[in-house]
Amino acid sequence: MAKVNMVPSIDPAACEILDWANLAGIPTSFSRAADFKPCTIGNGQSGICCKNCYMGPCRLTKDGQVGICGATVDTIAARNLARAIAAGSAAHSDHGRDLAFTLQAVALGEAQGYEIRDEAKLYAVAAKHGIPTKGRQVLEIALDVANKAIGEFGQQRGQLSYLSVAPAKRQAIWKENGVAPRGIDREVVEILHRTHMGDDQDASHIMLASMRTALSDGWGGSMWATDISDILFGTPSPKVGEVNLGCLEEKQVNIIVHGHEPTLSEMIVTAVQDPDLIEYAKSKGAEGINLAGICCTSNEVMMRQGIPSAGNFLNQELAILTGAIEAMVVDVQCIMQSLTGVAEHFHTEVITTSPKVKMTGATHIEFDEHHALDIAKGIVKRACDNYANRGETRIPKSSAQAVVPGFSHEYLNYMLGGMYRQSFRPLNEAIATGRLRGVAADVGCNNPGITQDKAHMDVITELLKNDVLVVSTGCGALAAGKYGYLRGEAGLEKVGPGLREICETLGIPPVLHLGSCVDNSRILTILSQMATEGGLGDDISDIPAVGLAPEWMSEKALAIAAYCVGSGAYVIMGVRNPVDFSDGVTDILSKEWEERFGGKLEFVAEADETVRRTLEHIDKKRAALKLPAYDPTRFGASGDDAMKAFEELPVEQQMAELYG
Ligand code: SF4
Ligand code: MSK
Repeated sequence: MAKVNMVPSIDPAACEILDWANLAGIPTSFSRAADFKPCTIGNGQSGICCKNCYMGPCRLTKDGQVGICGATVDTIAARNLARAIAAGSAAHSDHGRDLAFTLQAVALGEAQGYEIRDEAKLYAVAAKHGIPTKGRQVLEIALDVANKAIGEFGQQRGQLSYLSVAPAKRQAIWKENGVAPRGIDREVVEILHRTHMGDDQDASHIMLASMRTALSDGWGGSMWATDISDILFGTPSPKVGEVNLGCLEEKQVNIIVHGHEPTLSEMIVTAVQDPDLIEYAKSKGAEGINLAGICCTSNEVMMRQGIPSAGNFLNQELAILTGAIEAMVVDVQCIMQSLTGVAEHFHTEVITTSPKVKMTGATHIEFDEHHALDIAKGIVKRACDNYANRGETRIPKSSAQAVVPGFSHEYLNYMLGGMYRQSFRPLNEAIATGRLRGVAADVGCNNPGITQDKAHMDVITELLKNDVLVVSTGCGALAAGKYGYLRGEAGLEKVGPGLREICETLGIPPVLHLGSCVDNSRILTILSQMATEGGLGDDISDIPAVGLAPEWMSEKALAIAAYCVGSGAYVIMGVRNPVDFSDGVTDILSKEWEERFGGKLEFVAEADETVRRTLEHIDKKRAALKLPAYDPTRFGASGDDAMKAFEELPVEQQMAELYG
């Protein structure tokens, strides 16, 4: 096993655990990434590969070369990327479908332990889809909403209902370019058809179809997932939480929920609070039960219930390596197959729960929403039984960072306008006056090919200094939490003067946690409202805003990037360009898509260049809106710092400043 050469992480807690793993000879994704030379074919460094039929695989290593069937570099690159976008869209959307089925079961009184926790959200979602609410029972409305959602997956014609939430100009652009999605499943299936051997061969045409598929994710599957999660489990509002491996407890039964869907994890949240189960844990020698999350399941339960997070994607193996985990309960997506191998060195039981995901070496306890609470209690009891098997532990306790997650679109409306005048106007005005230079979304994964969290932090730190408000989801948000950026007052001395004033006035952290990967749909809703609020143009593409995924690794990240571009945003992804070998497709994603949609997708590996392009784009959009050029010297005279300086003046000078 190779030693990790590159600095594996900027997180000292991760490095400490990895040093121990190296000494103990336990391989991890970090050590494998150091061992592996990633296959360079297909990511642009030494060629591109097609294996869409069994005449091949065809590896093309020079421009002008074609596959056995005659497929060009551009065709192959477009087909590969389109398939990745379809897989990402399928993953998000299938998550949304499962939530729709849970809502349907709740409405029919068949889902044990679940309820409608946010009736106001149910009414709002029903209104968006033209479902009548007046004089009807809550569960009747819920059933109609669930059936509407389920229907949109299999819909064959027309267009998805959520598209009508977008600004009118955006809807016209989708229509003009023929990318308004018809039905979620239909768009995914059509990409698989079009990219089969002997079908669509025009790179631009393939990428346009993949845009329609991505939009069916953002404005379909993901938006349904977010809204139904809010209806069932509550719309997030700021909570106090904790992030990083230090949230694990030495003397308690530690259970980790990992993956994406909140359905089972919410029931485990209920189960761990059951007094009988707490007593049961005590009877096994523990002081109690500690539940924590990893990845996006963690975002889901942290922003609604304040459940601590043991960290982001690359922390999953590290959590088991602490030796302190009794059960790691996984559902779908971003679950490394290596978990069971790492767990073999410890007492940790890895438990798969989704009918879609089984892992060799894991215990499978299948989740069924009709008996969810019983299943959750059974899992918690198993974890308690396993406590006695725990050996030596190494929890990096000091790594736990306090965080304030849960800034949903609804909460932002309330925060900016109050209960009776909910609005985004103060945000738009802050941008229009130049107090805020613009907005950036830092989203997406970790990737062991680069130092964990470094690109997220380099980009976020520089943007905050430049008065760019950062919103964040997924593993990017958990990274921000580890380094203090999700805490109210944290790090405000490091942010620009205008942004600091805003953070102090509103009492918000400099980075706003918006949720999990599917909750990037919240960003679409926010941008739509900013565009229609006035003062920043009339379409999403007018807003001085940029989307960033500096450490991405998953196909879902590509789907998110594509639907954000189709919605009018400039998106920069880090790591490497998966279509680098094809100048044609690289140009389609940037130049052609910018002409069609006003947004573009670029791949930039260096954080400083990402920041430079982000600021350049924000300033270009400001200029197009005829807003004052960004000037950091104009703001910063108010706020807590100014007040403290004033209070330190002699009383006579205070009086003179106040009354002349
Ligand atoms: Fe080769 Fe064409 Fe088959 Fe792809 S579809 S593997 S390029 S023959
Ligand atoms: S979990 S998709 S590693 S953000 Fe949503 Fe994190 Fe990326 Fe998975």
